[in-house]
Amino acid sequence: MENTRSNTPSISPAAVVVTAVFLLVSVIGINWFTTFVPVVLPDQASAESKSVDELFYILMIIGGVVFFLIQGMLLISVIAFRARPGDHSDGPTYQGNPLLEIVWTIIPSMVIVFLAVVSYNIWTQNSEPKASVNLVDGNSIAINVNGARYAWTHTYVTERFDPDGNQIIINSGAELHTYIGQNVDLTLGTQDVIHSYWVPAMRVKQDLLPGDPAKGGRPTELRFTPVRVEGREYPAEYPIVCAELCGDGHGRMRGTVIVYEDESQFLAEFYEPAIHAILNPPADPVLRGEMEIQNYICNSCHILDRLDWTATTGPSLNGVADRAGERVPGQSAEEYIATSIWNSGAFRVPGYDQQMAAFGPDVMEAANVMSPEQLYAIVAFLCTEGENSDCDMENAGTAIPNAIQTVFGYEVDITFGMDSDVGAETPDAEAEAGDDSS
Ligand code: HEC
Ligand SMILES: [Cu+2]
Repeated sequence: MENTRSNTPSISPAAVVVTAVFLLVSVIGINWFTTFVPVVLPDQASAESKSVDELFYILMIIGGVVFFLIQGMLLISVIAFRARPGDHSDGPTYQGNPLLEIVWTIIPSMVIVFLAVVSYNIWTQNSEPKASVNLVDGNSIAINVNGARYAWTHTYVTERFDPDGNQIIINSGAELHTYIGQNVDLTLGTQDVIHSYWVPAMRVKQDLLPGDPAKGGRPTELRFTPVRVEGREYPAEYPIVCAELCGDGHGRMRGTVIVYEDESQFLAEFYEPAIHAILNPPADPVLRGEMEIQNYICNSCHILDRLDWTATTGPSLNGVADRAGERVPGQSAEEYIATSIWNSGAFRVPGYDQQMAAFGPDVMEAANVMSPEQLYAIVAFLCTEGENSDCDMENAGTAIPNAIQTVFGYEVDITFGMDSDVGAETPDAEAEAGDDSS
């Protein structure tokens, strides 16, 4: 019997030719295939998106060629080297071919090093800190993003002040407002579990880990610069998605990036009206409450038909005032609603868990801070939610502040919005006091 143990597989010229032809076909085929990719990718809406897509093409081409080459050679081998009729032998045994092994180790190593270098370059280039970020009116302001089950909240720390000298913070809820050319630099955090802030059109995605940055936790930043997309009308809207499974409402954890044409459109359609609304709250607490409640993430857990809320993590708030008086013996409807918001753990609605986020004057997350005045307005609004409200609607102006005082010991200043000359005592001479009182 012939000894085949020391055989080295010979590489015939024919095999080399077949491989080369196959490689060529794979390269051409994959290149053609990638021409369909733009159809499935969203707009390239940021300056960073082009390089990310280029990297994606490179990975597609290399991955595709490897895939077709290996699967193709496998198919050819299965057919060409199949057992012929009557052949019941084991076939020849081959042991090692140093040249072949060196080649198939060196080529993939080079490919991997190449990909690592290209990816690293694109990553550092896209995440590099920029000089003037979040420019609004000549100032670099802070834009914060808070992730919570199951909503995103964006807050703008403006350079404007209210009559009491407090810095005005705009809360734009699930919307990030920006404009073409603004170097966006977000500071992100999560108040509960891991979430991931993903804006597909901007080609950015960032995981958020729990932990207070002030206590050594992980501060997270995300940077991108919106660019003009041909054929788009401005303001343009792009979705924000949570890309980390975070609970039963994960699928609802969405938001919108709104890109304005330029800074003046941004100021006129978003920034100035938002500041104006904060400086001139409606005098009617119910109207103010309707405005305030939409600045918080209540919509991410509750149903409320009046405001088109559809989430079901918490009980429906439709007609909540009709039930509020009977929930806890000895507690008035006003006291119950106020307690449900600032101290939601005090009473568990049957059938629901303690999942409600903490709201109050000194909670850690800026997006959830709620002053006694804001609580007053929100309770006043929720008191109108029902056919036969249990609240004392005749005397809402005293009943609700009294309830807040009884339960939490805070005195509520109910004079908000009654000041007609808002801004008169604004400490910052540049603040737009004149415009707002007209
Ligand atoms: C993370 C989800 C979540 C968010 C966000 C949330 N809630 Fe709730 N809420 C719940 C759950 C769950 C309950 C019921 C369990 C309990 O009472 O502890 C509840 C109960 C309530 C109740 C009592 C309802 C009843 O039928 O007795 C009120 C009122 C309420 N929430 C108002 C609010 C307001 C106002 C906000 C925003 C400022 C808000 N919630 C934000 C989950 C949430
Ligand atoms: Cu999430």
